[in-house]
Amino acid sequence: MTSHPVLPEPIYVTRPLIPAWASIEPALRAVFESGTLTNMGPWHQRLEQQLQERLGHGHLSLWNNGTNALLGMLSQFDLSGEVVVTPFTFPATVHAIATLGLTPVFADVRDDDLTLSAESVKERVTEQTSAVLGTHVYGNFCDTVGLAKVASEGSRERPIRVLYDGAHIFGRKAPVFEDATEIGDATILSFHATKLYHTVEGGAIVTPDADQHRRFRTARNFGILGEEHNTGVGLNGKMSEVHAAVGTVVLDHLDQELQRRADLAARYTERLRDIEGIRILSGDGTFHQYMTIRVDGRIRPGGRDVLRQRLLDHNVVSRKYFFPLCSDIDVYRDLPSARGLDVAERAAQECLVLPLYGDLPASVVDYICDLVDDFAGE
Ligand code: T4K
Repeated sequence: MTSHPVLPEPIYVTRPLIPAWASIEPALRAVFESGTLTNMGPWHQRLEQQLQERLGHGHLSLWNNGTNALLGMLSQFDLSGEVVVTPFTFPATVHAIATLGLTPVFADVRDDDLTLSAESVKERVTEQTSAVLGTHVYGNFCDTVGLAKVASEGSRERPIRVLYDGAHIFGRKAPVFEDATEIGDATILSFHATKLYHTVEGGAIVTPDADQHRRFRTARNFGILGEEHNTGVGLNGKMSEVHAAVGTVVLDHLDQELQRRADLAARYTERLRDIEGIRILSGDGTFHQYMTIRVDGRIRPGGRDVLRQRLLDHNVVSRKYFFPLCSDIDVYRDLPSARGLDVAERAAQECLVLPLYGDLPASVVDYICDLVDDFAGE
């Protein structure tokens, strides 16, 4: 093992895009001087419009985080019974289903891109299924055509909705959606500080359906339509003016951040792509939320964890997204569908997300690649 000097400061898997204070300060000053701090004020409205312009397809409503957007999305489709969902996702996806009193039913993922397998979904659809919820993973869109087909064949009694957790996909060159099929019946986005584009905390729901869009907008404000008119179940999903103002400034820097990350991702790819037993899982190259590698457990049993510890020993903090699988979370592991998820189970043992963010020095990417290279050469 070659010895490398330990980095003086930890390098995290991500760092938020933080514009110069000189550009944030006037925006925040304007918010506080206006006296309107929340409830869909002018910053909120303007940001919603600007984000809409990057979409390509669909109608976007701005929410205060991705989790509330998930709850809002699921709550506005008259769902009942079971929702078929991927286990290879952040817990928020599955918790949203359970919070609404619906039953998550896990289906397996595809080996090549780790998104929900239409074939496995088909096996798990029953008369009780009211929706399928897939997560786009590491810049790979789900098999939106295959899932739509399975849903349309699924039940004669009622439509099965096709919904997506696209928490990570806004970190992509515009347009975010190349066609409306990619949205399904609706897709949520997250604008959390750890996302390439962020509003500190924030999220959105996108849908191709104008009526559904109106329902989401009403639901995020308690179901209120007018001062004396409340239409139905809703929650507080409103983004504050402070968050919208920060998000507006961050948006000005998004394309620059994307370019920096693209350059760093290319540098990683150049160094890592030919290493035996290591595969890069970073989507189609238009997406730079994460730099993920997969360490083949058949060639290097337990190798991912050895590499993660090696990086940690050198002050490089990589992450095992998504580990544990949602089907291994205590409250879900006894569900019958939590078993037999062989592809997802292996992926959860093999994936490792490496640091990637605009301010990451290229020399640190080289340093991380040296560590991976040494590990692979042992
Ligand atoms: N669906 C999916 C597929 C998701 O991935 C998520 C969230 C959601 C739904 C829910 O969306 P939100 O309700 O969050 O909008 C982080 C984020 O908190 C979470 O938003 C995100 N996914 C998930 C993948 O990552 P943790 O527990 O890994 O965060 P944490 O605090 O360990 O942060 C990771 C690293 O980022 C730290 O090591 C350092 C760095 N960091 C983090 C924060 C918060 C910073 O440098 N500055 C910061 O302010 O969950």
